[in-house]
Amino acid sequence: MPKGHPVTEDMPADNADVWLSLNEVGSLALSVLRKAGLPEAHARPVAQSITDCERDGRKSHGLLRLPGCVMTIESPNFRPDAEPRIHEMDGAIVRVDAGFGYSLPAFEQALPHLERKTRAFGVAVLAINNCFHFSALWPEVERIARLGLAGLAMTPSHSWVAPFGGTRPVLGTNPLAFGWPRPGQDPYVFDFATSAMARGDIAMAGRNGETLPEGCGLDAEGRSTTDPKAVLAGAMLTFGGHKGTALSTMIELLAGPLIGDLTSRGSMEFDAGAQAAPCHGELVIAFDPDRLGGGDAETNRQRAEALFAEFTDQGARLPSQHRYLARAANEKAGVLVPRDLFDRIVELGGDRTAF
Ligand code: NDP
Ligand code: PYC
Repeated sequence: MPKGHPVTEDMPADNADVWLSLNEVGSLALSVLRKAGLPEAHARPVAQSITDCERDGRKSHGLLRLPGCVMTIESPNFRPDAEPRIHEMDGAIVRVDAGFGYSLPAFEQALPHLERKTRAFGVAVLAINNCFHFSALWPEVERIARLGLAGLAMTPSHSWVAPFGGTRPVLGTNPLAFGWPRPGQDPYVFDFATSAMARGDIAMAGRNGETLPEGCGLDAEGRSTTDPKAVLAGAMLTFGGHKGTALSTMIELLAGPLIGDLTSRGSMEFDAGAQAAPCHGELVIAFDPDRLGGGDAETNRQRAEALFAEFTDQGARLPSQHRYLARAANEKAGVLVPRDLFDRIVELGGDRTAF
C-alpha cells in the first residue's frame, strides 16, 4: 500500500466515506459471505468477483451487492453447501450443475474443461444450470481471452424489462459479454445489460437521489418516467428499441430453454417473492482463433489489431479501456466506499482484516 494511503491513517470520527485497499474489500466480502453461511470454496469466487468489480470501478456489481448476497443466501431455494457437479458430455459441450448455489464456483471449476474442449474442437460450449447469478460477466470473458481464446457469455435474470412496444415486464436485464485476445495487451472486452440501464445502476441512482435519462423505464401504470424508484416498481426498457428487445430475447432462449433452464419469467416465479438474486442458467461459448483461423494466426491477429487501430486513430475508445484505467489506479490507491454501505457491511459481520 502506498505511503499516505487513506486506509493507513486514523479514520475520521465524522461521517466520511471510507478508503479501503483491495485486500480489505476482499476481506469484507469474504467475511460477510462466510458469516452468512457460505463455505470457503463457495464464498471465495463470489468475494473475488465483488473485489474485481470494485478494483475496476464497476461499483454496481461490487460491495453494493453484499447485502443482496446475504438475502440470497438466506432465501429458501438457495443451497449454501452446493458443490458444482461437472458432467463431461460427448463432443464440445461441458455442462455444470451449480446445485442452486452461486454461478461463480461453477464457472471456476468448469473453465479448465471448457478450455480443453475449445482447443480440441475449435469451439466449445459451457452450460451452467441451476445457478443464482448476480455478477458482472466481464471477469469471465476476460479470463477466457487471457487464455488466448475468444469468449461469449450471456444470462437471463428476473423479468423486470418490458419488450419494445409493451408495458409489462417479461425479459430480464440479460447481459451479453464478449472477449477477444490481444497477445501482449489487455483483451478487447465488452459487457453490457440489454436493458437501457443495468438494474444495479438504477438502484444506485435511486439511492443517490438522481433522476434517470429518458427511455430507461415506465412506471407501474406504463407511463414513461425518469424516477428510478418508479421504474424499479414498474418496468425497465431494453436499449435500442426493437433491436435490444430482439437481442434480449435471443439471450432468454440461448441461456434458457436451449440449455434446459429457466427464462427470466421462470426465475421470477421460482423466487416467489423472496427477492433473492435471479436463479437460472448461463451460457458461455469459447472459440480458439488458432483452430478456426485457417493456420495463419499472425495475419489474423494483425487483421484484428488493424480494426482496433481504426477506432483509436480517430479518437474512439475501445470498450473496457475505462475499466483497465480504473484497475491501474485502484490497485495503487484503493477504493472509496460510501460510509452507509461500509457500516451496513460491518453490521453484516464484515471484517476488513479477515485475509
Ligand atoms: P455499461 O453501459 O456500463 O458498459 C457497457 C460496455 O460498454 C462496457 O464494456 C464499457 O466499457 C463499454 N463502453 C461504455 N462507454 C463506452 C464508450 N464511450 N466507448 C466504448 N465503449 C464503451 O454496462 P451496463 O451498465 O449495461 O452493465 C453493467 C454490468 O452489469 C455488466 O458488467 C453486466 O454483466 C452486469 N449485469 C449483470 C446482470 C446479471 O444478471 N448477472 C444483469 C445485467 C447487468 P468500460 O467498462 O471501459 O466503460
Ligand atoms: O444490474 O441488472 C442488473 C443485474 C441483475 C442481476 C444482476 N445484476
